Amino acid sequence: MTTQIMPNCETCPAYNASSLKKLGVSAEGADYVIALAGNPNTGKSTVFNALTGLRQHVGNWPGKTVARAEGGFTYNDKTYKLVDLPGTYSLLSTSTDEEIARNFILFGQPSVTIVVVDATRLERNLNLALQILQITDRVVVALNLIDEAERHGIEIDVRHLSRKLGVPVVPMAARQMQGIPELLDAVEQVARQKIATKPHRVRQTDAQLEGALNTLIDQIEAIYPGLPNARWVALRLLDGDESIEQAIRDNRLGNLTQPAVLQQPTREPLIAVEAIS
Ligand SMILES: Nc1nc2c(ncn2[C@@H]2O[C@H](COP(=O)(O)OP(=O)(O)O)[C@@H](O)[C@H]2O)c(=O)[nH]1
Ligand SMILES: [Mg+2]
Repeated sequence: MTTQIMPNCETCPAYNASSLKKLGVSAEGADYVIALAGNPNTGKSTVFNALTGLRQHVGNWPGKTVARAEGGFTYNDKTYKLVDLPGTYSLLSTSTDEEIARNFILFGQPSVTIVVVDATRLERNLNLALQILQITDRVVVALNLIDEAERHGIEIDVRHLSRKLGVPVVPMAARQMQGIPELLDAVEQVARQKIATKPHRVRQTDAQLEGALNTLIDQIEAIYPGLPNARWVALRLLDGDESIEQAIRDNRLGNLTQPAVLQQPTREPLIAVEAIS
């Protein structure tokens, strides 16, 4: 299958306009927290505005001079809070933006992370998507700028990509509001755990490294039973990641073993982020 653009959603029979209500700034006590991640210029803000409306809360991340936008919407009677993460190419914590994005996905435990990727620069964009898939299995990939890709004669086998990544991939042209209903549907399914994702995890080929990893994973899991991403944490420790080391010392990884944010009031998901900065 190649890329498919849905007709403009307002006229599409599948589009149930009444089920999306943009809430602007008022999404306190939301049922689900959704993080919006992606490289710069992939259309993150466009997706954000399409889902939440133009009114949004714009402030800074605690202790940082990096802008943070938050907004909300309801969809099929559930309330969603959407948090726009800084645009980054990576999550390996080499810059403040990357640290903020990574810590939010790791400690904020969003119900779903939408990764917006640029269909015209898929290979470069998949770097971030694959990194996020190492941390969380609750991901929806928004394959944006599909109109630009088509204009350049780029065809993407969306179903194959989705199978390979192990998470839903939604082709869209956010500026034209195309694909928004399908994105909402995929986000809802992952948030409510109606579909089981199976994220692509990078395997190590080096037996010695694999052995060291397994030893560490056992130790991490003994301290944090049920930690969803012990393998990723172990890899970061082997890489000498100081902020993860510190998080373990301060017992902050424990946040991850609690039930997901969706069962708790979500008023201040940033507290954990603040604590690590
Ligand atoms: N052609 C096209 N342009 C888009 C689409 N989505 C966003 N844009 C444009 O891409 C530019 C960057 O979008 P923006 O939402 O600011 O990206 P961000 O940096 O990821 O937040 C803007 O000029 C948007 O109007 C799309 O689906 N198709
Ligand atoms: Mg933006």
